Amino acid sequence: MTAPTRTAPAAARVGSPAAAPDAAPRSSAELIRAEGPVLAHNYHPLPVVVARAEGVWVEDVEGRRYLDMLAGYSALNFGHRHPALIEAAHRQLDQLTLTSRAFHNDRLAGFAEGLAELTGLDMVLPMNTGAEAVESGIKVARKWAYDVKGVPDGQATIVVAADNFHGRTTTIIGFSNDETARAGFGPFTPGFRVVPYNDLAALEAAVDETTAAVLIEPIQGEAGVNIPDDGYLTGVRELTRRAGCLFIADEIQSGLGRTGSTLAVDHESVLPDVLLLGKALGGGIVPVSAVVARREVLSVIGPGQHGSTFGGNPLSAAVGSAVIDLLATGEFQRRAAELGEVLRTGLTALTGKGVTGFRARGLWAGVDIDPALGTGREISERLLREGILVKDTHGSTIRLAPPLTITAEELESALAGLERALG
Ligand code: IF1
Repeated sequence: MTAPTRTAPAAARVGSPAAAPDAAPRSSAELIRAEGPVLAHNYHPLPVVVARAEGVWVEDVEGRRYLDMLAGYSALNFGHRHPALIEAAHRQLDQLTLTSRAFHNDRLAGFAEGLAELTGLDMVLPMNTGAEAVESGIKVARKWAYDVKGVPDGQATIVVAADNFHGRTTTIIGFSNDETARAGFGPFTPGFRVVPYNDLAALEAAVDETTAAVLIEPIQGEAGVNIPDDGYLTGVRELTRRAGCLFIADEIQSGLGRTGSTLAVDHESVLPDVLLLGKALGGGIVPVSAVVARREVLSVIGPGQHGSTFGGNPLSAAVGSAVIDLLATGEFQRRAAELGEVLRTGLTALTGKGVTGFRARGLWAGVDIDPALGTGREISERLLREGILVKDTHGSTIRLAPPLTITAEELESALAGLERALG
């Protein structure tokens, strides 16, 4: 493998050298070309082919190193290949990987107990992807509305926020207002009402006796790290309690340390009836998601009424338990809060120098770039050349969400790279 050509600080080679392949290894350019005819074009990736990674550093096929400021859209909160998580995965791989839920396995009780304790809720429905958790949460809320609240069968409604992002399934995109995500995929699932985010009066007007739940992101990720006014989450909690419907918080991206606390709702000391978790719950190793809820809510699901081949599998439960152990220390939440101040200070210094505005909480920021300097994509490509990986969201906004293991020096280096890319 060639020596790193980037001027990034010298460090041990990330990851282990790839096993010598049979044929000569293909270059980044050859691999990108090879994808064209055989891989669906549902993404427009930046022109970088990652081959190894460790911590906050990734390395491409040619050995160039980059600071990962996207962290798998917040699925890599603990960095690439965190030793404790890799060790838990290796140990479980050598013991048992899948049973299906037709039988018990020796890892699932511990995972569910740990998740209930971490969140302060009672019961867990283990799934795999975030969208599966969202879909499962929708089904559970509807069944709770019929069985517990007494909504007439088939008439349950769920209120969601405009500019939401909850996944890519047909039901979920049906209540999205992102035309790119929904055009051409109808017809859609009925029973959803869309209200402006961060608007309690509009929410109050949309909730009625048919409402099963209000489903919102405590901070809207894809919308560009859209942080609601202080008091909004408290208002949603009080409004849903008064109206006798469920408050479902989608913490799939905002949760598990990202915002400087275990959950983004902790910022207002609000406990929803249902939490949706995913991404970092699997440590960036395996897809792990979950619906975590009050017992009254998840008790409406009986045998045969919901399921998943891989949901609650022992490998996911083992990695998920190791993630919970990392979060139980509070270290990652503290790091996100403390380093979040470094991020905020750095972005404030860049405001007026190419940055027109930003929203930040913990180690998560949506940064608006002066459109005169380029689109979000163009800025992302300039940052790539500076050795920094980011992803634009919409227009000229880029999202910064590094692993919570990043050091202050590495964060300062990323901010310096952003300044150069805007220069
Ligand atoms: C893509 C966005 C982020 C999520 C929230 C549920 C899900 C997601 C709050 C579904 C997933 C991912 C999906 C991925 C890119 C990324 C994304 F840009 F799409 F919107 F992070 F902001 N709830 N977000 O953020 O989880 O099924 O993907 O495991 O679809 O391009 P999933």
